Amino acid sequence: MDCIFCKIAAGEISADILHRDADLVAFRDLRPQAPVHLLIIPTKHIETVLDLQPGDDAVMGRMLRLADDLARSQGLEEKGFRLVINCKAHGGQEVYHLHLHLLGGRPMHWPPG
Ligand code: DGP
Repeated sequence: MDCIFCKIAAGEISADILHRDADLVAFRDLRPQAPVHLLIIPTKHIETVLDLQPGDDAVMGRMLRLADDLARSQGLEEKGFRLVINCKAHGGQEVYHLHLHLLGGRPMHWPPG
């Protein structure tokens, strides 16, 4: 399958990986939009949120728990952070392998405060 995130999950393409287990991989975004910009993906190829099945509930829950762990390890727990999942064209989805953006290290809203 010609999917860049499947290739990262399989170790065929390099990435700055912060976490890897049988179900999930987390790595730094190639084009960071914040001082901390991580992507958390399931190793299973799921194209979009619209393609989730009931059997994916556990892995989606684990994605949120991993986001929590990574946010803390990146020092984001005091000031907070943003979690985003883009879906299809109007959502701004570029890579069609489900991924959770973890953004932090600067105010994510405007005006900051
Ligand atoms: P989205 O627009 O939600 O589909 O976000 C896709 C993100 O993936 C985007 O912020 C850039 C990032 N990205 C695309 N290709 C690569 C890659 O090869 N490596 C890494 N680390 N990130 C990538």
